[in-house]
Amino acid sequence: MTVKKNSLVNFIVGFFIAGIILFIIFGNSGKSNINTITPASYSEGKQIIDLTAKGGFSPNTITAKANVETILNVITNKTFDCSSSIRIPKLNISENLPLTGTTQIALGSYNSGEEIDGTCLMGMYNFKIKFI
Ligand SMILES: [Cu+2]
Repeated sequence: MTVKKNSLVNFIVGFFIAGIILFIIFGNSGKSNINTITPASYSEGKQIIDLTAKGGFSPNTITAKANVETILNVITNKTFDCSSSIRIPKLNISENLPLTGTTQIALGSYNSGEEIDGTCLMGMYNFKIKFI
């Protein structure tokens, strides 16, 4: 009886370990284009951040340089969902984007550690820019 109990415990422990390993390997694979951290590009002393708006904002976490004038390019391409609207509360920005096109938003310059949060107008999709 004791032997049977031990093998059942071993089976359950093994099952959970296998599950955890599978989760580590495959758990985040479907979200790869949502949670990527992408540095901004730089041109003429300004940094330019490309943000794709379609089915949400991608990449949704962006690392940018502090103390540099920053331009946000919001790119829509047949964006018929709610991410065709953008809201950046910190800058009092709230606007509808064209269904297809690039909308430039001048964000200004920020100190290291500051963050800018944005959402769609209804607040269901979000993105974050971290200045370092
Ligand atoms: Cu929305």
